[in-house]
Amino acid sequence: MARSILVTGGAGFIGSNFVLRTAAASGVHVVTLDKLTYAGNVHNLATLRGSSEHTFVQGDIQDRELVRSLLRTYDIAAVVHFAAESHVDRSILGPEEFIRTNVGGTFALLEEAKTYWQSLSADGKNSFRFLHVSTDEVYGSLGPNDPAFTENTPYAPNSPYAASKASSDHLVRAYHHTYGLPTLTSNCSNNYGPYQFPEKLIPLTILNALNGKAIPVYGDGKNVRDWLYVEDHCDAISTILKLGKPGETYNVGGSSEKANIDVVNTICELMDELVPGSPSRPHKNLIKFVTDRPGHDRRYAVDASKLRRELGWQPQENFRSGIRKTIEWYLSHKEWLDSVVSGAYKDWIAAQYATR
Ligand code: NAD
Ligand code: TDX
Repeated sequence: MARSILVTGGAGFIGSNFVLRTAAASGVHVVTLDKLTYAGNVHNLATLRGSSEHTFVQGDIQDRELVRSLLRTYDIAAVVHFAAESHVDRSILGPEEFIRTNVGGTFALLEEAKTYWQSLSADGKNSFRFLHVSTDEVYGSLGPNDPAFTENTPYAPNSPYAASKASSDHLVRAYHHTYGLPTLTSNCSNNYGPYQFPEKLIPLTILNALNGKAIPVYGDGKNVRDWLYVEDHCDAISTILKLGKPGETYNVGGSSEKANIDVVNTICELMDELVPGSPSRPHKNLIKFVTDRPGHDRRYAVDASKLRRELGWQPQENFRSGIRKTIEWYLSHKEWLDSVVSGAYKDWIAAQYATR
């Protein structure tokens, strides 16, 4: 019988990329639990409709009865926990949902996973895993010459989003230390690729370039992020799930630091090439420097050498190849873009950018 894994947040950006590739691999049955917030889109998983390898359940990770029943009904062998509120700007305007889902939701999942795990046979207990997908933002901000974040860098979260993720990481750590729950935590840098909601820098830039709209760059545009193609992140998660040592944390990153303005310029150049008939060429004329994000972290950089050395993971894409693939995906999935930029999306863009 296929091994079942429970994936929370599997209809979001990274989660759907993970579910699509995992359900396509033989011998794994994926149960996706997703609340379908504005960021979740069941159509991301449309190619799995009717598949015996996948079950979709709409629900909240804070619903403990539902989580309890899914763990037992599907005889779950591992939980991969993506579900979260994930956008820093939204956490600045409305932090409460971040505390509920990221902290309260992770707590609910851990409690149910612990009780379920304690009921398993000795073999089941040994092989069970709870993989918590987290972020490099828990480590705070780096100066220009600081070394990259390692797994030993002290936590210093600066936004409500980062603080909520840091809290969830600490809870996961405590459930391993106190109860022995076989947890794994991954702390990854900025992802980009197919199915990313166009509130984040890269898809927002592509969408606005496509529509001839202003491309907002915060502050001086020199904040640095360390970019990783989403497939490489998914591959890291599969590797950690299979080979990671319970109780350990693993940093994930592509050693691909870029200033925001360089990212935006690269996208504009590729849009000039890939949409030669666009009336907005050169797209870089759309760039508009706007008021900075409050508390904006200056630089992130991830040292992923532990994951490479101990588990043998390697990213396959570099930024140049990954960003081209990403733009090509958005250009060939305009119906996906149209379906996600509905009324609620327009309200967010108005609230976020109108007065900047
Ligand atoms: P996303 O916002 O695209 O997707 C989040 C998903 O979680 C959505 O499908 C949403 O419907 C679901 N969700 C939200 N609240 C829920 C709840 N209470 N119950 C059930 N489902 C709920 O996020 P993403 O960018 O795919 O990020 C996934 C995870 O990876 C998050 O935990 C995030 O912190 C982490 N992460 C993201 C990045 C990045 O660059 N995007 C980098 C490192 C880590
Ligand atoms: O319009 C914009 N203009 C701009 O200059 C937006 C939306 C962002 N930015 C800047 C802010 C950041 O320096 O671009 C950079 C990237 O911003 P986001 O795409 O919002 O990502 P970030 O805040 O870095 O967080 C992301 O990476 C870590 C994800 O959203 C998190 O979920 C993940 O944990």
